[in-house]
Amino acid sequence: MTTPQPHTQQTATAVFPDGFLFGTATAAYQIEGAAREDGRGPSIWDTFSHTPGKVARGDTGDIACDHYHRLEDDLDLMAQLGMDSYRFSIAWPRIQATGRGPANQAGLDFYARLVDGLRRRGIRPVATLYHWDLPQALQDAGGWGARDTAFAFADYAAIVGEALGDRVDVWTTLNEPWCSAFLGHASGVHAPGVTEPVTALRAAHHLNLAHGLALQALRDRVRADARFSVSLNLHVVRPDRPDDAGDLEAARRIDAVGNRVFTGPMLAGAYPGDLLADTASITDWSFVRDGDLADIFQPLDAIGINYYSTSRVRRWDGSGSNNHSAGHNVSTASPWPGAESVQFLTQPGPYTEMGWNIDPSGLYELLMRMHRENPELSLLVTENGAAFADDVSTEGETRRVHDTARIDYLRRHLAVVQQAIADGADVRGYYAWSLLDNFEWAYGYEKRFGLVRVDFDTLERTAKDSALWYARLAQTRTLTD
Ligand code: IFM
Repeated sequence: MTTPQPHTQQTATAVFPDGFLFGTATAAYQIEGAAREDGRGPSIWDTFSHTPGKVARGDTGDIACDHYHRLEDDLDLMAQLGMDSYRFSIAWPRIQATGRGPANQAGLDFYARLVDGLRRRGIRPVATLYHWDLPQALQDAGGWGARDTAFAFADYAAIVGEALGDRVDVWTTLNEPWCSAFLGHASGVHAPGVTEPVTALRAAHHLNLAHGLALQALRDRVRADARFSVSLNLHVVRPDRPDDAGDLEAARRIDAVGNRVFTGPMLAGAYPGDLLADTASITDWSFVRDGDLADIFQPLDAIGINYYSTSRVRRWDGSGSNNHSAGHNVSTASPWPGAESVQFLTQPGPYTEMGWNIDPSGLYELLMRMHRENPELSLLVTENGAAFADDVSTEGETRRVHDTARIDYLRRHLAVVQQAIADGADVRGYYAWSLLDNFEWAYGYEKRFGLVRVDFDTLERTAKDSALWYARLAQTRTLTD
């Protein structure tokens, strides 16, 4: 595997192309709260977060940022920041409490208010259908391990497409299916907390199938000029010793089960042969039925890339720790079926508060790789950002958060986006993760990714310096040193 690097010097100023979208991103369970209101049913994350020991300090998304009740204020905030676009997710259990059956009108009305409120403010909506909140009733029937869940997802997509299809610009089917499949079903650090490698691989296939069936369901129901995408947290995995066959093989295995398990069927219509071979002792993949790959391999307009950090691997000789969690919480079970012989090494810093290394060259590498492999598709950076321990200061009557480290992170990553565009990649937008500090899954409210601070006692919002910096960038479209 080669590691392309941005090859030209950064200039002191870089102007983004006309039409490039500056946005922010969030996800329903992380911000909405109102977990038991207006007909919303429980999701696997309600169950998981209410299970003692699963989430730091026992935090849950019951209230989160209370976005459900503060919608208009949050929309005004985005407008004040001059955002071009907003990426949000729709909570399946708000639309169908049990994941099946007729739509819950109150749930649809909430997202209609959100989308209409965005459009009124000139902010383009990007809707993600699934950001990890599977209705618990579907989990009770087998969850993503069960084939039926993919068909239920297509029915849900049809309902949402009918209701909002006339006013959403970009549809994203799934957010980070790797996390759903492998953190949810192999390492078990995410809901539903299963630790069965075979179930994780089945789940990956059913998520792929859900993606393809949902695209088919949406396409007939939405505006002709709507665009379709999927957001993948593609892993940038580098061999520790680039000339060592064992390390190259380790990187290949992680690329297979971390990336190509999704890009293979979604973008090329097949599971990679090496992935099938790597996992042959776990499953024969007989859950892939005739016709599934054609159903999955549907036309897309854009690939959504979620990027935070890189990984470095070696062939593991069995001694010491293999540190397989690679930054995704501590678990004794590996999230990498078929890659048990791989050791993850500690990366050189600097690090964010998540312990993730900061390396913008990984984003450049991903953008250029996706462009090279799929030259006909445009690219969106659908997530990028950093958690830092923010200090709040009071200056006169005003509260301030001088989050210079976050500004530096954003600036450096946006610089490589600019570089990738200059080098030919068709990158159309960048969505900072996240608009608000929010429920960071198994870490609860401890890790703050927001451009806007949320005081989780009062739920008051304070734009951090990074929000003001990003607002200026969206206005001037010019990145300065
Ligand atoms: O908060 C998450 C988000 O839900 C999915 N992508 C990574 C973010 C930071 O961990």
